[in-house]
Amino acid sequence: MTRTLVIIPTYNERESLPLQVDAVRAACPDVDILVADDASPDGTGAWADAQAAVDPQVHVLHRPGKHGLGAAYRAGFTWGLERGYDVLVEMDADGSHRAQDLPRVLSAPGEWDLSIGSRWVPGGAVENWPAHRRALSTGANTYVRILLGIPVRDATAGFRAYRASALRALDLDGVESQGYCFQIDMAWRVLQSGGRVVEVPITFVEREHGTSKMSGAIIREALVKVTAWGMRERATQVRRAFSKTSG
Ligand SMILES: Nc1nc2c(ncn2[C@@H]2O[C@H](COP(=O)(O)OP(=O)(O)OP(=O)(O)O)[C@@H](O)[C@H]2O)c(=O)[nH]1
Ligand SMILES: [Mg+2]
Repeated sequence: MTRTLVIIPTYNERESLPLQVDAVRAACPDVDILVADDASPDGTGAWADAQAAVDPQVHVLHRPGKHGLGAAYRAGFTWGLERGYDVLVEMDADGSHRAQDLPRVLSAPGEWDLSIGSRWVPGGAVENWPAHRRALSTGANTYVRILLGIPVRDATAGFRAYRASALRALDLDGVESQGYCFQIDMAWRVLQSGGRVVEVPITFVEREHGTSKMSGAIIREALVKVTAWGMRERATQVRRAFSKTSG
């Protein structure tokens, strides 16, 4: 049987997390959950501990302070790989990633190393997003697709499943990116290591409780890094073309 671990990173999600944990347990009773909490001052970690005490399929990874989404996921992946899980899932606590879509992400057709729950493929949708959030997401994804030359429609999506083998093939400690950039970075690394990426449509719902951790710094990080990676990629292509013509 495939052992699946859903990793939920949390920072001040006391209201949302219980709903998300219940929803995941109901939609996919066989999967285990790891809450990766960065010492949330609002008691999210304490709630997760209490839940883990009554549900053996819920686990908690306490981290000493807020160090970003990327760091929390890297620690969660390491925790899951050490314990022999076959598939590791990324899911937000805030209800944006619907548990009812999880079975579809996990049973994506064909052979895959990374299955992305995508807002921007036919059948995908976003609920309750103002026009500027839509524009930011579609604009960022178009930029990524063109600059990095990858066929992914929703590279910033944070609802996704990795095969353990694909994560083992990457240098996880070398991934320094944090917010959205972490998602782009990981998708690109999987593709560059020869992994197969598929996208399945999901409906993304804007959070109802708590506050967003998105910031200008997170957007800038993605813009600066994607631009640098894209330039480097182009330079490599040009060098290859020259060495072919001269050699
Ligand atoms: N452990 C940990 N979790 C984080 C950190 N930053 C964000 N998260 C969690 O990552 C998930 C996504 O963060 P959100 O604040 O919802 O970011 P977003 O989805 O881009 O923004 P919204 O659409 O406005 O909700 C949530 O479960 C957060 O609690 C962090 O520094 N550490
Ligand atoms: Mg969110």
